[in-house]
Amino acid sequence: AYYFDEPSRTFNEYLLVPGLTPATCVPAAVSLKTPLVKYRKGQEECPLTLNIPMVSAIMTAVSDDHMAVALATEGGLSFIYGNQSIEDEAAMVARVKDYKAGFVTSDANLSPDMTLADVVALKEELGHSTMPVTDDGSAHGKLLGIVTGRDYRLSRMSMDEKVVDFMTPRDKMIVAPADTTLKVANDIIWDNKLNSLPIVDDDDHLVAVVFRKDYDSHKSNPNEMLDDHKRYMVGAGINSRDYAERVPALVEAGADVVCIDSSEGFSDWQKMTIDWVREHYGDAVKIGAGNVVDADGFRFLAEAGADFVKVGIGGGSICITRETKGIGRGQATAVIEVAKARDEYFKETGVYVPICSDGGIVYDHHISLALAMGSDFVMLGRYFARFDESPSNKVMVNGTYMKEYWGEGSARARNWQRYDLGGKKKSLTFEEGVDSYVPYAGPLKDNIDVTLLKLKSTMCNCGALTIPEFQEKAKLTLVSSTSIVEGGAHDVLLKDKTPYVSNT
Ligand code: MZP
Repeated sequence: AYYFDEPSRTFNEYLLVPGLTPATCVPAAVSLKTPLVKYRKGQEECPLTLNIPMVSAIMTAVSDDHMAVALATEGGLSFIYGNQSIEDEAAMVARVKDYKAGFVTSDANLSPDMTLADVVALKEELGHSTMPVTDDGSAHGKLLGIVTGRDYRLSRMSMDEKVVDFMTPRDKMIVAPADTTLKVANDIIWDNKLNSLPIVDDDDHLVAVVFRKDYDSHKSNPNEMLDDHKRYMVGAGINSRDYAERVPALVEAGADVVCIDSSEGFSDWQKMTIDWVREHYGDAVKIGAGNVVDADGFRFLAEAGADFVKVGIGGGSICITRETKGIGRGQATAVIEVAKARDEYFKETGVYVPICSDGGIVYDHHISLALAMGSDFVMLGRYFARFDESPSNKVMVNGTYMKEYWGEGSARARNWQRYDLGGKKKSLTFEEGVDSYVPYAGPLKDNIDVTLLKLKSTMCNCGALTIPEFQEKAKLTLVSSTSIVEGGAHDVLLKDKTPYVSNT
């Protein structure tokens, strides 16, 4: 047997040591843009990038079309769960691609004759996150549309036949022709750093602009985020059994990227799946693979042609694989070793294969650690399961709201393809995951804003404005078990005795 020299370690065993923070290094200036798929450095731009380094897990309790729209709005990406029929998964992908970002005008309850007052009367039915837009901005103006989404408010807005004003609270005024398209409007808004949301009609002509009070520099120009300019990016899970039928259906539905979902990806099954995709689609279909936890596993999948590689076995919050089968590795050690292998592969071949740390993010600062250790992005299940947008039930348990969250290897999900090792058997013989509750945490947006602000603050503490700079400058130290105690509140009597629930 081969023995690794060092014990494998978890994120909790590391801390970042600050570097010099230049005066220009402020959270608002930090870019979280990161590559999603492989590219040849120096020769071409990465073909698919994320604006924030977070993707949601390929899990029944996490990633459906609602989650995908909410996360894409924030600059991340969901991988729609594959543990469903090919038709149902493709339909979810298609719904994300068909989603019109930012506005709806064709709700059956609405008609163009309505006034704002009529719409306010309908507010209960429409939900709280709706904003009616009228042609003159007054309560009695003609209804142009309904803006959906939280935190929108109507700006001073003038409409005549020729121009639409891009008014801002800072009294900056930009005027654009009324036949301006959404794409042009997005560029104007981005170039001028306006807190605005453009509204277009069905012919893609700009009709109004509303302010977004939550403008945040982590978002980039929406045109970059939408694949054509009105479509969100979305990923989808596949398995190494029915890929010949599933992949074409997902591609047809508009999936931007697929990912082989497996608890252990260092296998011929994954290579066969990638080979099939390359044979039928060349490089046009982007495919991620995994999961692996060492350099050998990474190199195998990189050489097989994976567009990105996922790292992590047994660290997921709902995962009992290490207890059941005795395989896995501490997540921090796995990421550190695979990142090193990724860099060596890049030096040798000039091909940069992004890696994704998957599972085991308990606190927000674990995301910072995973990135500092070399991950290009992270995949989270438990984190996203807690939000309104996840598909699972919200239930009351002992007076507290919870969301249900279960593993793909649990008896509830029975995702046998994820654990498949060939053979005729098409069922899950033993469980590798549990069924659980996680504390309900409200809307995705509110939570992710705080998480990203923490990440940007940490990056500034380390003097980094981009993720590659963070990876280069990060100084990490192992912590002793006694210094972990020192890191929390200690030697004081807490006034609030509510048990501390992790994640923030
Ligand atoms: P976490 O974010 O909840 O800690 O972990 C999510 C990850 O756990 C998923 O992305 C997936 O890789 C893994 N997972 C999903 N189901 C199981 C299981 O049933 C599992 N064992 O380990």
